[in-house]
Amino acid sequence: MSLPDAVIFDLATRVLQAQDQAHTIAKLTDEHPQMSIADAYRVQDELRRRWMARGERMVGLKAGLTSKAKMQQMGVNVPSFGILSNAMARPENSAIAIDELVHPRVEAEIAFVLDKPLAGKGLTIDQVIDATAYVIPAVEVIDSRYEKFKFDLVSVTADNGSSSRYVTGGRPRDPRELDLRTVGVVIEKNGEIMATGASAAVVNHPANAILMLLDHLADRDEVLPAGSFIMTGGITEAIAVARGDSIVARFQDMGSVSFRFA
Ligand code: OOG
Ligand code: MG
Repeated sequence: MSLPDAVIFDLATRVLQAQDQAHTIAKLTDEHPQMSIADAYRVQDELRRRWMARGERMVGLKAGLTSKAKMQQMGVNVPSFGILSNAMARPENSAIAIDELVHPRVEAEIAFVLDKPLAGKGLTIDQVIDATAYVIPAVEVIDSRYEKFKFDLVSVTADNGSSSRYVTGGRPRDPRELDLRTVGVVIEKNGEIMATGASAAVVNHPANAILMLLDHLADRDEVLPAGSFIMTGGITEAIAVARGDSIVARFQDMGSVSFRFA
């Protein structure tokens, strides 16, 4: 049984307020243990409607919990997808206001920008590459609205996969010129190396995260239009940050992404 529309609406209000005002809320499943993954995506749909109603533009989608490091860190073993709005984007080398966030963490991810639409199930990595204009280094700032950053798959999905900010940078690359399984990544905080990884950590190839996203979208009769920006998920575990921290994520052959928290 899915939750009534009025409950979904109320949960979206609760999540949106927590996101906008940077405060925590109890896991939604504490109050609604019967809530399903489909209900959680209905909350996301309602968030999207409200973002668009206040003038935000949807720029793309993200896949999260796509690497073992992330799954182990969060105790969830199924990917969660989320929506990216232009209001979450921050420029490279900027200062991200930490007062607008609860307990942020950073993740290094490979992002894809499509120049052809993608839709349907059973596509291949080559078809994803063929539809890709370029790949670009990205750092996602995730910020769960749940207490102690603890959640289950349903609750995190309703919180739009903990999305809060993202920064792209470095060098856009043609994916045909790289081996996207073996891109090495180093995350530094204040000059100290905090995590290292290789892009195959994301479901063997980051394009596989897009195939999983397409599967999910096909079930909802949705597609990835040309121009979509897609983040494929943290390659390593996420790193907690505080005011004053400087972040540099270095991507082999793709350049680096730098910013700080103020
Ligand atoms: C959920 C979001 C995970 C990723 O890249 O794995 C995510 C979370 O860990 O809070 O964005
Ligand atoms: Mg992420």
